[in-house]
Amino acid sequence: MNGEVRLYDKPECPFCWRVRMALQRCGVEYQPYPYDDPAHLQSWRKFAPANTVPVLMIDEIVITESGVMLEYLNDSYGDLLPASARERALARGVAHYADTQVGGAVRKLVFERRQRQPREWDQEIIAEAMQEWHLALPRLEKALLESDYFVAHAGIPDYVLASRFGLAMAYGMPPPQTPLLADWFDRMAKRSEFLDTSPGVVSEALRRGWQIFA
Ligand SMILES: N[C@@H](CCC(=O)N[C@@H](CS)C(=O)NCC(=O)O)C(=O)O
Repeated sequence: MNGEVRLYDKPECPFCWRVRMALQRCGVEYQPYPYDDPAHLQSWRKFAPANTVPVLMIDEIVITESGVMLEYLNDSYGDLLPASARERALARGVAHYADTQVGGAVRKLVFERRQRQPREWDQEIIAEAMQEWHLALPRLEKALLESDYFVAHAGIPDYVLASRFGLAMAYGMPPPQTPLLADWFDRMAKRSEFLDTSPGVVSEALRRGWQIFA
């Protein structure tokens, strides 16, 4: 690896968090650059075409999409995706579904609860988010029938979904009614790459047994 690895980062961004988990898993040492730190704002703007985080500078390239970062880490260090084309397609499908279907529901809840005071929360939006969450999970449950993780020893779909689940639990989404997924999240939430890279809101919720909004 050449030079400093730099991650323009925002702790609570699920796209950044999954990349932090994968970097740690791959043993890549990196320098976090909080994107809104006045010292970094200008250089971040220069590298981020759509003004988004994460931005990863590694091996003298700049990557501005989290999905591409995860693929790069897999291509460079291995182990984040299965070996066969068939299994890789299935794993990527899980990651995509986790981000769109589950992620959409979580985003709705997080935005409502993070941006407003509790007395101003729109309960209809919250109920809708919770319903979408429960509808999205059974399809993922089936993928766990034969293994503990979506990719052996955890990989790209596990990090994508864990970043959504962690925030979901921290913002008071009801626990999954799908037992294999519930066990999967218990396992993920004990892994060092999850614990060491969690945003503050997730670490705090985990410390309180996810009882923040109960
Ligand atoms: N497709 C992008 C999405 C990144 C994204 O939407 N990041 C959000 C934060 S979660 C962002 O930077 N929004 C602009 C902002 O927060 O100022 C990726 O996967 O890297």
